[in-house]
Amino acid sequence: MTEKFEDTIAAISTAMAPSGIGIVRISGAEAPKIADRVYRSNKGKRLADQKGYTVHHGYIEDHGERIDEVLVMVLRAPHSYTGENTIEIDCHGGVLATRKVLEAVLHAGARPAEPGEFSKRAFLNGRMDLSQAEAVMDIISAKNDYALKSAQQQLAGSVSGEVREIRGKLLYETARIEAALDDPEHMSLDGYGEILRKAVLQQREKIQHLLMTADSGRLMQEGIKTVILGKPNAGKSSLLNLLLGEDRAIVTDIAGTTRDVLEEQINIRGITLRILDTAGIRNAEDQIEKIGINRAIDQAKDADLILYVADSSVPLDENDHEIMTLMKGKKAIILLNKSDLETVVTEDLIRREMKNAGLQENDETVILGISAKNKQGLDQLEKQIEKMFFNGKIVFNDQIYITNARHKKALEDACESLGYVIKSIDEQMPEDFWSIDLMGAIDALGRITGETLGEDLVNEIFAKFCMGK
Ligand SMILES: Nc1nc2c(ncn2[C@@H]2O[C@H](COP(=O)(O)OP(=O)(O)O)[C@@H](O)[C@H]2O)c(=O)[nH]1
Ligand SMILES: [Mg+2]
Repeated sequence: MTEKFEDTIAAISTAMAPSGIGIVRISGAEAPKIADRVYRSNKGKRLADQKGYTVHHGYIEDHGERIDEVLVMVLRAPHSYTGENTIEIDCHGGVLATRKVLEAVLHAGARPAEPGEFSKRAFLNGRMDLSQAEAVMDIISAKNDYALKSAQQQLAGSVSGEVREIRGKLLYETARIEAALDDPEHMSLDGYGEILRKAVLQQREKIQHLLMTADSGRLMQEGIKTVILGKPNAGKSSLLNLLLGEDRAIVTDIAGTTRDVLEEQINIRGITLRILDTAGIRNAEDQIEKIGINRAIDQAKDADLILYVADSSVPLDENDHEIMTLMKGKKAIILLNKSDLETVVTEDLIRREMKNAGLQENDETVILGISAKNKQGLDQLEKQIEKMFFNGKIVFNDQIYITNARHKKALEDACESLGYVIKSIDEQMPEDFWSIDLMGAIDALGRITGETLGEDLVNEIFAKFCMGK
């Protein structure tokens, strides 16, 4: 295979923390040759002479000084992640040992890799398309089983496969129009508008179907942004601690204890929640407390879920009213906390107050009684969250989830362009209008797999990858 890149790159591919082993990866035509400048085996082996998929024991030296005892894996182009000759050095996972091995390799002529550069080479060498390369990063950053599974499917080509199929059908129709326009004597487009209309509608429906999974996909990938709201002393921090199973937030009976927003991540029933504990909402005098309250309100605005903790042992007041207005149009669960005490707030009272605050019956709101102190009601709450977000379960069989915001945007653009095609047909516009918008859709879909993406944008995407991948 002809190498597209002249230089050979190297980086540490494992985390920089004390660990069993650390891996230095070298990729490029010269990788074996460069590695041979620092590698010594007892038998005087040369890595450049070794076959692919073999492992060799030896030592790494830098300027004649022995640095570490290692195992070296040899991979030959094109049978490697990048598609290039690749050497992976397994050294001891001490931060210093790994770094020294990398330095030796750099002294021997490799260039430090940029973040994501191995994956970028894999993409440019045709080892995988862009959505697959992005899936690699998604696997690395997966927060839960669903996100992992979805990323694995994407890596296996599920998203690209579907997108390519739709794109292929649109390309076929475009070619037909272009051919007819080029050679009107032999090819007629009479009656073709109706055929095209049907084909476009069919493909647009497939795209819309993919788009419908994007909300779930995002929540799967990023986690559900869950903001705990309530008056001071309602038990918000107690609830956070209960959900986390540890004493993370300070809990006291002094109102106004939590002043800043505190974010934690938990997994319940396979779903990830990004939980934010906030300052209690009230008409505060204290400057710092006021800032905290404004932050709570800001966070609530783009929450996926609001957990409103109400102290059921004290009467509702105007602060509860204000909190309820923050729940408008949002998924929310109202938790009547302190159910272990004598309660004065009932579900009826809450419902009445909700109406006063302008919440509609169809706003997704559920009311549950809990006792954060006695750890009661947690199970119900978890069940409810699962039900609210993934209808109780995420079905994976053949379902593809769109988890990437970039893919979502491209699909939306494609949908829009196809809308214009249909409009042009319906308004009996000239045929070249049809193909212009068809090309728009084809171009948008190609951005997902990377076929129609400019170099700058490709670079931008890979720059967000992590070092050594
Ligand atoms: N009896 C009772 N007390 C609770 C319960 N949950 C929280 N508390 C108490 O209420 C006070 C305020 O709790 P905290 O979590 O700091 O409330 P926050 O201000 O909303 O964060 C503390 O003294 C907690 O021990 C509960 O379910 N029952
Ligand atoms: Mg608190």
